[in-house]
Amino acid sequence: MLLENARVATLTGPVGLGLIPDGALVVRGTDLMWVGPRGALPDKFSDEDRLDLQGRLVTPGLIDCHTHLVHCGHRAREFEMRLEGASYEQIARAGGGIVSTVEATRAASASDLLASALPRVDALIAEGVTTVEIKSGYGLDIETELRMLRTARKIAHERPISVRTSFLGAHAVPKDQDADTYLTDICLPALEAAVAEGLADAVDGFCEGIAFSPDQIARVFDRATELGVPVKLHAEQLSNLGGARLAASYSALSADHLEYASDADAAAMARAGTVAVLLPGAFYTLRETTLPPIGALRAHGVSMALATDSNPGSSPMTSVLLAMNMGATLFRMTPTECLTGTTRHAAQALGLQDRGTLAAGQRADLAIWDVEDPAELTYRIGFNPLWRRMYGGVFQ
Ligand code: DI6
Ligand code: FE
Repeated sequence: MLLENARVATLTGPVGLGLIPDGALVVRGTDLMWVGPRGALPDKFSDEDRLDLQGRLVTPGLIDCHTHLVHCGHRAREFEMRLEGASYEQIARAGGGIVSTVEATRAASASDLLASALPRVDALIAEGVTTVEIKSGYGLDIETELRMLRTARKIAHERPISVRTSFLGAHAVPKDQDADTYLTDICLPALEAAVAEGLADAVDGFCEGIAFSPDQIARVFDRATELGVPVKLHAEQLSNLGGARLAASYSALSADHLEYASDADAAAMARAGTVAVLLPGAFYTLRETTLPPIGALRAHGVSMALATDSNPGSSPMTSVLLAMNMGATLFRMTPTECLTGTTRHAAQALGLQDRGTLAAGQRADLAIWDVEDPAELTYRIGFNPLWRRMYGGVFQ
């Protein structure tokens, strides 16, 4: 199939969106065969079935590279408590927070978990998302952690979307347990079981005062490294404990949140090729005021991705377009950085080389938009200009 008369944001250049004003794309099977200016289309493709896109904008399918969207229950009451003045940390220390979602998730069957997650997945798909990362971390026991990851895998069979899983056993310390004992008795055995069952594409952790110390995270990362699984980390969200530097020392795919990260952290991430995944939905929801060091990340050349962090506590958000808008308005990222952050750099944060840009040999995962200017994707609020989405060469 030949898609023509399109403006194509290829995301392939060293800077900018790599925009082709009058572009064409050739799709064969699940992949792109050719992408370029219409006038340069090789003759051998001139007999393809043609679709006139009437000047619409084509981007890579969007990638939400950080979500916790498999879980049960909600935390609307905590939202009200925060509005009345309680902090996220106070609620967590009082037995609310992550631990309350753990109770609801443990009580849920595999089919409850799937039924609860699918509407959130559908909201992402409706905005042109073709790849989503999903973490465990609301089980904190072996069976529930595995059930969450199996549910995440099942989503890719139920819907036209790629799922990448991250094992997040080191998300919170279960009630009345000691962190190190939890790691030894539950988290590390669960990690081994998840890897043995092919359920973990990456290993994540939460390095924070209310969660795990850098030394404790290092235990998890050492085991992940022995098992040959790449790591990523929730780091410097509420304080600076050295998580970003720890992640960089393991050549992590990404360090995520980073509100309290320093210039030296950014430098270490740049040297390691670790992507900064910025999560403005959590910053907004928790009404944080300390901004991630965007200037330092830029200056050191760290790739910046943007994601929803979709979770029931700190970011009950299922809109990548809104994450892009918040990236600009709250974090002062440019619209070009925001779109790069949900395509090319999001793919990099997941260790995926076959998507996130539009070029011959890449997957034919496309989002086609009714907009004139790519910056419109970032600037509008609560409006979805998606015209159609193609997943693996098939229009939805
Ligand atoms: N940081 C987050 O933003 C989420 N997890 C994490 O480690 C919050 C998860 C929750 O509050 O349920
Ligand atoms: Fe998160």
